[in-house]
Amino acid sequence: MLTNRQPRRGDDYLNVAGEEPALRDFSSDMLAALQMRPRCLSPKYFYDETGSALFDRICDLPEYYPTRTELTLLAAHATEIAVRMGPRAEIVEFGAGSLRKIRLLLDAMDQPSRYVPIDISGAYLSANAAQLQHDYPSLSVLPIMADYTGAFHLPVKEPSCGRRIGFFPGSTIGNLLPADALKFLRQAAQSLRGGALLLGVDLIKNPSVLHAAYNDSQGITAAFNLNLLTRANRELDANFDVSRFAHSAFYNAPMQRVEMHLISRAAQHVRVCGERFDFAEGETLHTENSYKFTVEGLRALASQAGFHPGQVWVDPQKLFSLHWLPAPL
Ligand code: AVJ
Repeated sequence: MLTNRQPRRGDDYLNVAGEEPALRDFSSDMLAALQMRPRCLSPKYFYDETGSALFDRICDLPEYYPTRTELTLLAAHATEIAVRMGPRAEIVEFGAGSLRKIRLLLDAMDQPSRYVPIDISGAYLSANAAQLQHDYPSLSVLPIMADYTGAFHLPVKEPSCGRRIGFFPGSTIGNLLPADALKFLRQAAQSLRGGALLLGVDLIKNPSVLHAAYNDSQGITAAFNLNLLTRANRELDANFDVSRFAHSAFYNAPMQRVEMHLISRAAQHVRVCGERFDFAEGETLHTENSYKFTVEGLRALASQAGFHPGQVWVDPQKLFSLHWLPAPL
């Protein structure tokens, strides 16, 4: 839960929970995941330092089209987007990651006033935010370490700022179950009243293209998925034998989502936080959903959440979409 406490300048980041929220919840969520059937864990735990670095490598893979396509869309339409934002706009980015995409917008904007990146990976966030502050000295950069999928309140708006614009790129919204995506959008429509959300959304397409994007030939996505177990070994005093689990990713067409799982290659047991858990051969831990959308489906969801859907930008191959979603006052 974010508060309205303002950090002092020079603070690394606004640490609301007092410790990494991912760390505080990882043990209880992992234990709960191992007890449920089928076993299922939130994908937010992928993003420790190694996971965030692996994700950056995924973004550069030839098979992983979303990042490249979204960057092309942002570059091609930055001027139109900046006009819609208006002067002195403030940007709040959800799940900010490497902060590569925001630079394209900042460079096109008319005197951007403040940039508030929110990310669960605190160390990664503060390093990237410091670099951005250095490159944009007149911009006020206010990084917040938090899990924005929970309830959130944004920092108090500065009177000198223009519109407040949310930026949620990368189709990260696809990680949420439909009910949670609606909840997130409802909350965003409230906190961005009078402004807008710029939302990047991956589109339903040929399943072989989707399959390749999550089964890259260099095995980076597999390493990203399996890193969850390495992280658990380090942080939760677990003893997963990573070589006895296999990466699995496939498009579940009726559910309109790519699913990632870790499949137990053999019957085995593991110890996590002092408790023992059995895996049958072929049993899986479901680690991620990545929902895909149609343009119309996304607009309907946004309307239901209280936005007034505006312009949509799609690349010629119809791989990815960028949505301008004004939030009425
Ligand atoms: C960051 C959630 C958009 O679902 O495509 C990439 C994460 N997982 N490869 C996605 C991811 C496997 C990515 N998102």
